[in-house]
Amino acid sequence: MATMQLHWDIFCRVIDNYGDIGVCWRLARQLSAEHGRKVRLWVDDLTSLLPLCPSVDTTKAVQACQGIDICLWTENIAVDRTGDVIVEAFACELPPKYLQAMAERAEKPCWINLEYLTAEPWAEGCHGMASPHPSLPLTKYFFFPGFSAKSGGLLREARLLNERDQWFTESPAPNCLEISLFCYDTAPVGALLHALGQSPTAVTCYVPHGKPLAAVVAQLGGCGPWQLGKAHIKPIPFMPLDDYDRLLWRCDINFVRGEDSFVRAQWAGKPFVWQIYSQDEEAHLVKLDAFLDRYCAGMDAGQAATMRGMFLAWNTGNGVASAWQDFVADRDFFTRYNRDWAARLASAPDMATALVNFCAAKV
Ligand code: TRH
Repeated sequence: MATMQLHWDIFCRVIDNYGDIGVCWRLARQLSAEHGRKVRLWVDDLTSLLPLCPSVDTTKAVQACQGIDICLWTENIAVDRTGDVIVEAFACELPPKYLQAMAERAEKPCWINLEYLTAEPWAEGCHGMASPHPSLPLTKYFFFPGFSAKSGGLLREARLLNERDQWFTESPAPNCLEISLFCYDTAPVGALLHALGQSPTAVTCYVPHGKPLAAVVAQLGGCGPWQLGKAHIKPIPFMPLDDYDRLLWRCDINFVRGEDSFVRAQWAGKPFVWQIYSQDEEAHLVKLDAFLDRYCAGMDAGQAATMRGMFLAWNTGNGVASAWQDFVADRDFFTRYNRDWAARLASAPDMATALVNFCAAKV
Protein backbone atom coordinates (compact mmCIF):
# COMPACT_ATOMS: atom_id res chain seq x y z
CA MET A 1 0.00 0.00 0.00
CA ALA A 2 1.28 3.51 -0.79
CA THR A 3 2.47 5.55 2.19
CA MET A 4 0.43 8.62 3.07
CA GLN A 5 1.75 11.68 1.30
CA LEU A 6 1.98 13.77 4.43
CA HIS A 7 4.01 16.79 3.43
CA TRP A 8 2.67 19.10 0.76
CA ASP A 9 4.35 22.19 -0.65
CA ILE A 10 2.15 24.61 -2.59
CA PHE A 11 3.90 27.28 -4.64
CA CYS A 12 1.97 30.41 -5.59
CA ARG A 13 3.10 33.41 -7.57
CA VAL A 14 0.63 36.27 -7.34
CA ILE A 15 0.05 37.62 -10.84
CA ASP A 16 -2.54 40.18 -9.82
CA ASN A 17 -5.66 40.55 -7.71
CA TYR A 18 -6.63 37.83 -5.24
CA GLY A 19 -7.53 34.74 -7.26
CA ASP A 20 -4.14 33.02 -7.36
CA ILE A 21 -3.62 33.26 -3.62
CA GLY A 22 -7.34 32.75 -2.91
CA VAL A 23 -7.32 29.35 -4.60
CA CYS A 24 -3.99 28.30 -3.04
CA TRP A 25 -4.92 29.41 0.46
CA ARG A 26 -8.28 27.68 0.29
CA LEU A 27 -6.67 24.48 -0.99
CA ALA A 28 -3.97 24.62 1.72
CA ARG A 29 -6.57 25.07 4.45
CA GLN A 30 -8.63 22.17 3.22
CA LEU A 31 -5.68 19.80 2.83
CA SER A 32 -4.69 20.57 6.40
CA ALA A 33 -8.09 20.65 8.08
CA GLU A 34 -9.85 17.85 6.22
CA HIS A 35 -7.05 15.59 5.03
CA GLY A 36 -4.54 15.94 7.85
CA ARG A 37 -1.75 16.98 5.51
CA LYS A 38 1.17 19.14 6.66
CA VAL A 39 1.15 22.01 4.24
CA ARG A 40 3.66 24.71 3.46
CA LEU A 41 2.35 27.52 1.30
CA TRP A 42 5.10 29.35 -0.56
CA VAL A 43 3.83 32.70 -1.77
CA ASP A 44 5.80 35.56 -3.29
CA ASP A 45 3.45 38.30 -2.05
CA LEU A 46 2.12 38.16 1.50
CA THR A 47 0.24 41.43 1.16
CA SER A 48 -2.21 39.75 -1.25
CA LEU A 49 -2.98 37.12 1.35
CA LEU A 50 -3.55 39.64 4.13
CA PRO A 51 -7.09 40.78 3.14
CA LEU A 52 -8.24 37.16 2.85
CA CYS A 53 -6.54 36.15 6.08
CA PRO A 54 -6.03 39.19 8.36
CA SER A 55 -4.01 37.23 10.93
CA VAL A 56 -1.09 36.95 8.50
CA ASP A 57 1.95 38.99 9.52
CA THR A 58 3.41 40.44 6.33
CA THR A 59 6.74 41.13 8.04
CA LYS A 60 7.41 37.46 8.76
CA ALA A 61 9.11 35.27 6.16
CA VAL A 62 7.88 32.12 7.90
CA GLN A 63 4.82 31.76 10.09
CA ALA A 64 2.15 29.26 11.08
CA CYS A 65 -1.43 30.25 10.44
CA GLN A 66 -4.56 28.08 10.70
CA GLY A 67 -2.37 24.98 10.70
CA ILE A 68 -0.47 25.99 7.55
CA ASP A 69 3.17 27.04 7.38
CA ILE A 70 3.20 30.16 5.26
CA CYS A 71 6.61 30.93 3.74
CA LEU A 72 7.60 33.96 1.75
CA TRP A 73 8.87 32.75 -1.63
CA THR A 74 11.93 34.80 -2.54
CA GLU A 75 14.66 34.20 -5.11
CA ASN A 76 16.93 32.44 -2.65
CA ILE A 77 14.77 30.20 -0.55
CA ALA A 78 16.66 27.62 1.49
CA VAL A 79 15.55 24.12 0.50
CA ASP A 80 15.66 22.03 3.68
CA ARG A 81 13.37 19.32 2.30
CA THR A 82 10.81 18.90 -0.43
CA GLY A 83 7.20 17.87 -0.04
CA ASP A 84 5.83 14.41 -0.85
CA VAL A 85 3.48 16.32 -3.11
CA ILE A 86 4.37 19.60 -4.77
CA VAL A 87 1.64 21.79 -6.20
CA GLU A 88 2.94 24.30 -8.70
CA ALA A 89 -0.02 26.62 -8.98
CA PHE A 90 -0.86 28.03 -12.40
CA ALA A 91 2.49 27.11 -13.99
CA CYS A 92 4.40 29.37 -11.59
CA GLU A 93 7.72 27.52 -12.20
CA LEU A 94 9.44 25.97 -9.23
CA PRO A 95 12.82 27.32 -8.07
CA PRO A 96 15.62 25.34 -9.84
CA LYS A 97 17.25 24.40 -6.51
CA TYR A 98 13.98 22.99 -5.27
CA LEU A 99 13.47 21.04 -8.48
CA GLN A 100 16.96 19.59 -8.12
CA ALA A 101 16.18 18.52 -4.55
CA MET A 102 13.02 16.81 -5.78
CA ALA A 103 15.02 14.90 -8.37
CA GLU A 104 17.54 13.77 -5.73
CA ARG A 105 14.94 12.12 -3.53
CA ALA A 106 15.02 8.33 -3.51
CA GLU A 107 11.24 8.21 -3.52
CA LYS A 108 10.18 10.77 -6.10
CA PRO A 109 7.51 13.24 -5.04
CA CYS A 110 4.25 13.74 -6.87
CA TRP A 111 4.48 16.97 -8.87
CA ILE A 112 1.26 18.70 -9.85
CA ASN A 113 0.69 21.67 -12.07
CA LEU A 114 -2.62 23.08 -10.88
CA GLU A 115 -4.32 24.79 -13.79
CA TYR A 116 -6.85 27.59 -13.96
CA LEU A 117 -10.51 26.64 -13.98
CA THR A 118 -12.15 26.41 -17.36
CA ALA A 119 -15.35 24.74 -18.55
CA GLU A 120 -13.89 24.18 -22.03
CA PRO A 121 -14.18 20.50 -23.03
CA TRP A 122 -10.50 20.21 -24.05
CA ALA A 123 -9.49 20.62 -20.39
CA GLU A 124 -11.11 17.28 -19.53
CA GLY A 125 -8.91 15.62 -22.14
CA CYS A 126 -5.79 17.20 -20.63
CA HIS A 127 -6.71 16.56 -16.99
CA GLY A 128 -4.19 14.16 -15.45
CA MET A 129 -1.81 14.25 -18.39
CA ALA A 130 1.83 13.49 -17.57
CA SER A 131 4.74 15.60 -18.72
CA PRO A 132 8.18 14.07 -18.10
CA HIS A 133 10.90 16.59 -17.26
CA PRO A 134 13.34 16.89 -20.20
CA SER A 135 16.45 16.18 -18.13
CA LEU A 136 15.52 15.28 -14.54
CA PRO A 137 13.89 12.01 -13.44
CA LEU A 138 10.62 13.74 -12.60
CA THR A 139 7.14 13.79 -14.05
CA LYS A 140 4.72 16.64 -13.76
CA TYR A 141 0.95 16.00 -13.90
CA PHE A 142 -1.58 18.51 -15.14
CA PHE A 143 -4.53 18.87 -12.84
CA PHE A 144 -7.54 20.75 -14.20
CA PRO A 145 -10.35 21.82 -11.89
CA GLY A 146 -13.70 21.72 -13.63
CA PHE A 147 -17.40 21.12 -13.70
CA SER A 148 -17.62 17.46 -14.65
CA ALA A 149 -16.55 14.09 -13.29
CA LYS A 150 -13.87 13.99 -15.99
CA SER A 151 -12.12 16.97 -14.40
CA GLY A 152 -10.52 17.62 -11.02
CA GLY A 153 -13.69 19.17 -9.58
CA LEU A 154 -14.17 22.39 -7.65
CA LEU A 155 -12.87 23.53 -4.28
CA ARG A 156 -15.61 22.91 -1.70
CA GLU A 157 -15.08 22.46 2.01
CA ALA A 158 -16.84 19.44 3.51
CA ARG A 159 -18.91 21.60 5.86
CA LEU A 160 -19.78 24.31 3.33
CA LEU A 161 -23.25 23.44 2.10
CA ASN A 162 -24.50 22.39 5.55
CA GLU A 163 -23.26 25.66 7.00
CA ARG A 164 -24.92 27.54 4.18
CA ASP A 165 -28.23 25.78 4.71
CA GLN A 166 -28.07 26.38 8.43
CA TRP A 167 -27.41 30.06 7.73
CA PHE A 168 -30.42 30.21 5.38
CA THR A 169 -32.62 28.68 8.08
CA GLU A 170 -31.52 31.11 10.77
CA SER A 171 -31.31 34.38 8.83
CA PRO A 172 -34.31 36.68 8.37
CA ALA A 173 -35.35 37.43 4.80
CA PRO A 174 -34.05 40.85 3.66
CA ASN A 175 -36.67 43.53 3.08
CA CYS A 176 -35.19 44.75 -0.20
CA LEU A 177 -33.26 43.33 -3.13
CA GLU A 178 -29.67 42.87 -1.93
CA ILE A 179 -26.81 42.71 -4.39
CA SER A 180 -23.05 42.27 -3.96
CA LEU A 181 -20.84 43.82 -6.60
CA PHE A 182 -17.37 42.26 -6.95
CA CYS A 183 -16.00 43.15 -10.37
CA TYR A 184 -13.00 44.59 -12.21
CA ASP A 185 -12.79 48.31 -12.87
CA THR A 186 -13.48 47.53 -16.54
CA ALA A 187 -17.04 46.37 -15.82
CA PRO A 188 -19.91 48.48 -17.20
CA VAL A 189 -20.69 49.70 -13.72
CA GLY A 190 -22.20 53.00 -14.92
CA ALA A 191 -24.89 51.19 -16.91
CA LEU A 192 -25.69 48.90 -13.99
CA LEU A 193 -25.93 51.79 -11.53
CA HIS A 194 -28.24 53.58 -13.91
CA ALA A 195 -30.45 50.49 -14.14
CA LEU A 196 -30.48 50.11 -10.34
CA GLY A 197 -31.48 53.76 -10.03
CA GLN A 198 -34.60 52.99 -12.13
CA SER A 199 -35.69 50.13 -9.89
CA PRO A 200 -39.36 50.41 -8.82
CA THR A 201 -38.50 48.70 -5.50
CA ALA A 202 -35.79 49.18 -2.89
CA VAL A 203 -32.31 47.84 -3.65
CA THR A 204 -29.12 47.71 -1.56
CA CYS A 205 -25.92 47.13 -3.46
CA TYR A 206 -22.80 46.26 -1.42
CA VAL A 207 -19.55 47.34 -3.05
CA PRO A 208 -16.26 45.94 -1.65
CA HIS A 209 -13.22 48.17 -1.40
CA GLY A 210 -10.69 47.88 -4.21
CA LYS A 211 -11.50 47.74 -7.93
CA PRO A 212 -15.29 47.47 -7.50
CA LEU A 213 -15.47 50.57 -5.33
CA ALA A 214 -13.02 52.41 -7.59
CA ALA A 215 -15.34 51.67 -10.53
CA VAL A 216 -18.34 53.04 -8.65
CA VAL A 217 -16.45 56.13 -7.45
CA ALA A 218 -15.38 56.78 -11.05
CA GLN A 219 -19.08 56.96 -11.95
CA LEU A 220 -20.59 58.69 -8.95
CA GLY A 221 -17.73 60.68 -7.39
CA GLY A 222 -17.25 61.17 -3.66
CA CYS A 223 -16.81 58.23 -1.37
CA GLY A 224 -20.37 57.02 -0.81
CA PRO A 225 -22.74 55.71 0.32
CA TRP A 226 -24.95 56.90 -2.52
CA GLN A 227 -28.70 56.96 -3.08
CA LEU A 228 -29.91 56.56 -6.67
CA GLY A 229 -33.70 56.58 -6.72
CA LYS A 230 -34.66 53.58 -4.57
CA ALA A 231 -31.17 52.09 -4.78
CA HIS A 232 -28.75 52.43 -1.91
CA ILE A 233 -25.13 51.88 -2.99
CA LYS A 234 -23.01 51.00 0.00
CA PRO A 235 -19.20 50.64 0.21
CA ILE A 236 -18.12 47.73 2.40
CA PRO A 237 -14.67 46.57 3.52
CA PHE A 238 -12.96 43.68 1.77
CA MET A 239 -13.81 40.75 4.06
CA PRO A 240 -11.87 37.72 5.25
CA LEU A 241 -12.52 34.68 3.07
CA ASP A 242 -15.24 32.98 5.15
CA ASP A 243 -17.12 36.22 5.84
CA TYR A 244 -17.31 36.78 2.10
CA ASP A 245 -19.19 33.47 1.75
CA ARG A 246 -21.82 34.79 4.14
CA LEU A 247 -22.22 37.94 2.05
CA LEU A 248 -22.83 35.72 -1.00
CA TRP A 249 -25.40 33.67 0.92
CA ARG A 250 -27.14 36.80 2.13
CA CYS A 251 -27.47 38.62 -1.18
CA ASP A 252 -30.19 37.91 -3.74
CA ILE A 253 -27.85 38.46 -6.67
CA ASN A 254 -24.04 38.33 -6.63
CA PHE A 255 -21.70 39.86 -9.15
CA VAL A 256 -18.45 37.89 -9.04
CA ARG A 257 -15.26 37.70 -11.07
CA GLY A 258 -12.10 35.70 -11.78
CA GLU A 259 -12.10 32.17 -10.44
CA ASP A 260 -12.58 31.69 -6.72
CA SER A 261 -15.46 34.12 -6.11
CA PHE A 262 -17.10 32.69 -9.25
CA VAL A 263 -17.01 29.22 -7.66
CA ARG A 264 -18.16 30.50 -4.28
CA ALA A 265 -21.17 32.18 -5.90
CA GLN A 266 -22.15 28.82 -7.34
CA TRP A 267 -22.00 27.18 -3.92
CA ALA A 268 -24.15 30.03 -2.56
CA GLY A 269 -26.99 28.80 -4.76
CA LYS A 270 -28.11 32.34 -5.57
CA PRO A 271 -28.31 34.03 -8.98
CA PHE A 272 -24.92 35.39 -9.98
CA VAL A 273 -23.33 37.33 -12.81
CA TRP A 274 -19.72 36.51 -13.68
CA GLN A 275 -17.15 38.94 -14.98
CA ILE A 276 -14.47 36.72 -16.44
CA TYR A 277 -10.79 37.65 -16.22
CA SER A 278 -10.00 39.30 -19.51
CA GLN A 279 -7.46 37.71 -21.88
CA ASP A 280 -5.76 38.80 -25.09
CA GLU A 281 -7.70 38.50 -28.34
CA GLU A 282 -10.91 38.01 -26.36
CA ALA A 283 -9.98 34.39 -25.57
CA HIS A 284 -11.97 34.79 -22.36
CA LEU A 285 -15.22 35.02 -24.33
CA VAL A 286 -14.70 31.44 -25.52
CA LYS A 287 -14.22 30.38 -21.91
CA LEU A 288 -17.32 32.30 -20.91
CA ASP A 289 -19.33 30.59 -23.62
CA ALA A 290 -18.08 27.15 -22.56
CA PHE A 291 -19.30 27.79 -19.03
CA LEU A 292 -22.66 29.06 -20.24
CA ASP A 293 -23.10 25.95 -22.40
CA ARG A 294 -22.83 23.74 -19.34
CA TYR A 295 -24.60 26.00 -16.92
CA CYS A 296 -27.63 26.83 -19.07
CA ALA A 297 -28.14 23.26 -20.32
CA GLY A 298 -31.06 22.65 -17.92
CA MET A 299 -32.88 25.93 -18.69
CA ASP A 300 -35.54 26.44 -21.32
CA ALA A 301 -34.62 28.54 -24.37
CA GLY A 302 -36.03 31.78 -22.95
CA GLN A 303 -34.32 31.47 -19.57
CA ALA A 304 -31.04 30.47 -21.17
CA ALA A 305 -31.25 33.51 -23.46
CA THR A 306 -31.83 35.76 -20.46
CA MET A 307 -28.90 34.28 -18.57
CA ARG A 308 -26.58 34.44 -21.58
CA GLY A 309 -27.77 37.97 -22.33
CA MET A 310 -26.87 39.16 -18.82
CA PHE A 311 -23.43 37.50 -18.75
CA LEU A 312 -22.59 38.83 -22.21
CA ALA A 313 -23.82 42.32 -21.43
CA TRP A 314 -21.76 42.44 -18.26
CA ASN A 315 -18.64 41.21 -20.05
CA THR A 316 -18.95 43.33 -23.17
CA GLY A 317 -20.71 46.43 -21.89
CA ASN A 318 -23.50 46.15 -24.47
CA GLY A 319 -27.17 46.20 -23.53
CA VAL A 320 -26.76 46.09 -19.74
CA ALA A 321 -30.04 47.89 -18.93
CA SER A 322 -32.37 45.55 -20.81
CA ALA A 323 -30.38 42.43 -19.90
CA TRP A 324 -30.62 43.41 -16.23
CA GLN A 325 -34.39 43.95 -16.43
CA ASP A 326 -34.91 40.48 -17.91
CA PHE A 327 -32.52 38.89 -15.44
CA VAL A 328 -34.19 40.42 -12.39
CA ALA A 329 -37.61 39.43 -13.71
CA ASP A 330 -36.53 35.76 -13.78
CA ARG A 331 -34.74 35.94 -10.45
CA ASP A 332 -36.95 33.41 -8.61
CA PHE A 333 -36.40 30.83 -11.29
CA PHE A 334 -32.64 31.43 -11.27
CA THR A 335 -32.54 31.07 -7.48
CA ARG A 336 -34.22 27.66 -7.67
CA TYR A 337 -32.08 26.66 -10.61
CA ASN A 338 -28.85 27.64 -8.88
CA ARG A 339 -29.74 25.75 -5.73
CA ASP A 340 -30.12 22.61 -7.88
CA TRP A 341 -27.00 23.46 -9.85
CA ALA A 342 -24.96 23.67 -6.63
CA ALA A 343 -26.40 20.34 -5.44
CA ARG A 344 -25.52 18.73 -8.76
CA LEU A 345 -21.95 20.06 -8.65
CA ALA A 346 -21.62 18.89 -5.07
CA SER A 347 -22.43 15.31 -6.05
CA ALA A 348 -18.90 15.11 -7.55
CA PRO A 349 -15.82 14.90 -5.31
CA ASP A 350 -14.42 18.26 -4.26
CA MET A 351 -11.12 19.32 -5.75
CA ALA A 352 -8.94 18.82 -2.65
CA THR A 353 -10.22 15.26 -2.23
CA ALA A 354 -9.82 14.58 -5.94
CA LEU A 355 -6.26 15.89 -5.78
CA VAL A 356 -5.36 13.78 -2.72
CA ASN A 357 -6.73 10.68 -4.46
CA PHE A 358 -5.04 11.53 -7.74
CA CYS A 359 -1.64 11.92 -6.06
CA ALA A 360 -2.04 8.75 -4.02
CA ALA A 361 -2.63 6.84 -7.25
CA LYS A 362 0.60 8.19 -8.78
CA VAL A 363 3.04 6.66 -6.31
O1 TRH B 1 -9.25 38.66 -7.60
P1 TRH B 1 -9.61 37.92 -8.82
O2 TRH B 1 -9.88 38.71 -10.00
O3 TRH B 1 -8.51 36.91 -9.11
C1 TRH B 1 -7.97 36.31 -10.21
C2 TRH B 1 -6.63 36.88 -10.53
O4 TRH B 1 -6.80 38.08 -11.22
C3 TRH B 1 -5.85 35.90 -11.32
O5 TRH B 1 -4.62 36.39 -11.75
C4 TRH B 1 -6.67 35.42 -12.47
O6 TRH B 1 -5.97 34.50 -13.13
C5 TRH B 1 -7.93 34.82 -11.93
O7 TRH B 1 -8.66 35.82 -11.24
C6 TRH B 1 -8.79 34.18 -12.96
O8 TRH B 1 -10.94 37.04 -8.54
P2 TRH B 1 -11.19 35.73 -7.69
O9 TRH B 1 -10.55 34.55 -8.34
O10 TRH B 1 -12.61 35.66 -7.45
O11 TRH B 1 -10.46 35.97 -6.31
C7 TRH B 1 -10.94 36.84 -5.35
C8 TRH B 1 -10.73 36.24 -3.97
O12 TRH B 1 -11.04 37.21 -2.97
C9 TRH B 1 -11.61 35.04 -3.71
O13 TRH B 1 -10.87 34.07 -3.01
C10 TRH B 1 -12.71 35.59 -2.81
C11 TRH B 1 -11.96 36.63 -2.05
N1 TRH B 1 -12.71 37.71 -1.43
C12 TRH B 1 -12.69 37.83 -0.06
O14 TRH B 1 -12.09 36.99 0.63
N2 TRH B 1 -13.33 38.88 0.52
C13 TRH B 1 -14.01 39.81 -0.18
O15 TRH B 1 -14.58 40.75 0.41
C14 TRH B 1 -14.05 39.66 -1.61
C15 TRH B 1 -14.82 40.66 -2.42
C16 TRH B 1 -13.39 38.61 -2.20
